[in-house]
Amino acid sequence: MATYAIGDIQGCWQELKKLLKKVDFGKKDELWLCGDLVNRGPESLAVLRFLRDLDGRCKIALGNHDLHFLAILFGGHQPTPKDTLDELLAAPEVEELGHWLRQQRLLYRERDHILVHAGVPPKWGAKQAEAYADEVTAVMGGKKARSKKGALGFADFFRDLYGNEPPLWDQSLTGMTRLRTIVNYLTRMRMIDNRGALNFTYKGALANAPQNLSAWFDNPSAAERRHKILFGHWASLNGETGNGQCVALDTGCVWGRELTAYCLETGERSVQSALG
Ligand SMILES: [Mn+2]
Repeated sequence: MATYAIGDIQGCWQELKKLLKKVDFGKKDELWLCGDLVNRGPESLAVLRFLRDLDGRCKIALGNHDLHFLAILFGGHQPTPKDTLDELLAAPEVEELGHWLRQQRLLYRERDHILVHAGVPPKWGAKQAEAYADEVTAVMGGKKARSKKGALGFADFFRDLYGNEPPLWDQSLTGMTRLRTIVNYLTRMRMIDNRGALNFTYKGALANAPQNLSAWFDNPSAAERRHKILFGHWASLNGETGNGQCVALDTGCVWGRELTAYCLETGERSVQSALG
């Protein structure tokens, strides 16, 4: 049995198929996906259908683009001009796929690894990060669409998901503000300032980053002492963090570069070049 962690697929179904063939992905093997399964690329619907049918053999930590699709489907938001979600949104089973997707998680902590889309904030321990992620999952994946007696439903969550405020985590946050801040750290984080506040603007290579900011993985972190952190989201890193405990898997397939699979058992990387 082998376990392959795969970076941001973003609708690149043809490349995913080729990559799985290349690693000889078999019936006993498992996939770990660090999110952004859909959007920007051409075949989001085919990617979701395939992953849903893999059933118990795939773990998904949702990314910001996955949440964006769900916010359009359940939260009343509109697609932006850059989105490529039309085929998925028009599919006969879009609701069913959406309910399946919203029940996936933001973070997995298993076998000395953490699977997450953007990363784990330096100040959060591994168990703490998992507990915060679970607070979101309880609402996002819950049964109720609308709030009852002050509790949030999943449609309320997706309606109120967007926003950059507050950029700094505080344990005393409550309600939707708290959930939004957890989501922003786990699915949108790249650079942080010296207090640990999120910077939402810089997306480029580390070498050119502003001096007052640092990458989340360049700060000694409680979570990475015992865990390898597998993450995506930051294509301009090109798979390099300079930190052996933090494994960057978004290698920009949707931007014409590569899709990467990382084998947990061997530490080996396999890549498939973009076909487009
Ligand atoms: Mn992302």
